[in-house]
Amino acid sequence: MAEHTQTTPTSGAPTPFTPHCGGDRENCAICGNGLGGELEFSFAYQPIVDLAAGRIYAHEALVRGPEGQSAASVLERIGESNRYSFDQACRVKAIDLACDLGLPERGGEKLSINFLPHAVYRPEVCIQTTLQAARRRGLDVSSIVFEVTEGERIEDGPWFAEILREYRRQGFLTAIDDFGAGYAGLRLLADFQPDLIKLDMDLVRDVDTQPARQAIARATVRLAQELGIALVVEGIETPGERDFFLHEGVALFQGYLFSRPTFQHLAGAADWR
Ligand SMILES: [Ca+2]
Repeated sequence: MAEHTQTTPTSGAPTPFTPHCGGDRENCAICGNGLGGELEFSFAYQPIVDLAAGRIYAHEALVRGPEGQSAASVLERIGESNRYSFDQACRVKAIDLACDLGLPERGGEKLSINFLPHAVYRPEVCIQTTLQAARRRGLDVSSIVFEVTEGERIEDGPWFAEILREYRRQGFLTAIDDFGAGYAGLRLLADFQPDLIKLDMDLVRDVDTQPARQAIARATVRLAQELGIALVVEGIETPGERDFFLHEGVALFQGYLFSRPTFQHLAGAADWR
């Protein structure tokens, strides 16, 4: 297996790694063939609700152990050697399980998938297994959202933008996750305007009683409106937090107040109203 060098578009800082697919489109299916039984995992799903429309907007797939164990119990076993195949297997499994649970019959409710930007070698190649899985299950790509966490390093921004641009070109929806928690969020937003921004839960917590958080929240709501991006507030736990954002005109919410993640289950209307 050849050693490849990933070069981000503008940073010029090469990161050596060995992708399973070797960057070769034909061999890329290897990444979608799972992890040879070495790592079992499954998913819980947590709804993102549209309070303006009174319906579930999407279900975010959250990785869990095979019996519902924590995400950490799975992620601690992910390293340099299996990151690529794990990311690919995650996408396929999140789609397959959601479809087994009846997502395609849910009237347009979307599936939101977290992905590891550092597990993407060439965006147009690494997306193939996801495209194949969606086609195989009859799931329209426009009902799949890819969430990327803003980077820990500012130089990650251009590479993330490159990936998101390709995913949009393929017809998927894109989201910046945990917006406000890292360093690259505003820079990423300057380079690429996704379909969704998810405001980080630390900025949401106690927003109804904390003036500084209110100022940041209002500025983010205005920023999203001006850029034509839908804002999701995540981590909503109290009616006060919900009402603050409702008053600011936000429609999309996620958090324990509505529904916790449920293992191998898609929330229905009765689970959150
Ligand atoms: Ca997420």
